[in-house]
Amino acid sequence: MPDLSFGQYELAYNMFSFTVATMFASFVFFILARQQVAPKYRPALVVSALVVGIAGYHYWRILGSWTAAYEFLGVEEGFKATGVPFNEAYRYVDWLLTVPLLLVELVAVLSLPKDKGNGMLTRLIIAAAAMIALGYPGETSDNQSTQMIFFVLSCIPFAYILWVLVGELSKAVEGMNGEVQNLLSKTRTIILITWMFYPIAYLFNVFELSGAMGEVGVQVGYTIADVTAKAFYGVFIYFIAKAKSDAEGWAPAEAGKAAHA
Ligand code: RET
Repeated sequence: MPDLSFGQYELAYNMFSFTVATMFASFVFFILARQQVAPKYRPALVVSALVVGIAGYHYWRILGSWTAAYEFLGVEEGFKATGVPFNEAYRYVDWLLTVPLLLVELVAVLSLPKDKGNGMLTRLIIAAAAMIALGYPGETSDNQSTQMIFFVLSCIPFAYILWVLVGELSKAVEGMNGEVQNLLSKTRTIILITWMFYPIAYLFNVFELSGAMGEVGVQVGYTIADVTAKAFYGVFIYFIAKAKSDAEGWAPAEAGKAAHA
């Protein structure tokens, strides 16, 4: 790990800390928000809660690993690497669990006919697992050509996922109500933009040649992407579930009671 200035270390530290708080707060939100949507959309919100719960735990460990990897010298002198390696595996294990769940969440909220939804989901999950597994050897290598080879390999399943999401999803939502279609197209934009962040952040490390800015850039980049792709995206899934519940004439129990009072 490269030595860091005080500001560089603190930037990554504070981003991790902010993310732990955001993930746990979102967990509570998704659990409570479940009651606001029709029962058939609740699994999507439970999956959102699982995603941010898993991520909250991993960010807590990432924060600990970051602290262990550096020793404070002074405000002027900054932070020196202790030699304890920063554990990059927390991130990859997190993705291995959460990326398939994010896809499950999307397909669950669509409530597609079973044969259509399951087939698409299986292909997406296999591609997501391949993308992450192929990224890890490159992420943990110090050799620039190894990093690039695994980057290119990982981009193949990545491109496939984007292609399925853009192409097949557009077909799948045809005929759904206008507001739902609008929310879904926003959700797809969130996926396309935030998922692009990951390969870009990876490239920081390859091209900044692992200096201090490269390391901090990767950590901050992945962290912003994770907050958006998990918590912010989950809120959109909630809006879709709510819009679909409303469109189907479903109302929460208390609202129903009030209406009859
Ligand atoms: C890697 C390696 C370099 C090439 C590519 C990558 C893509 C990673 C992506 C990760 C998405 C993670 C999400 C997590 C949220 O919970 C592995 C960095 C293409 C797209 C959405």
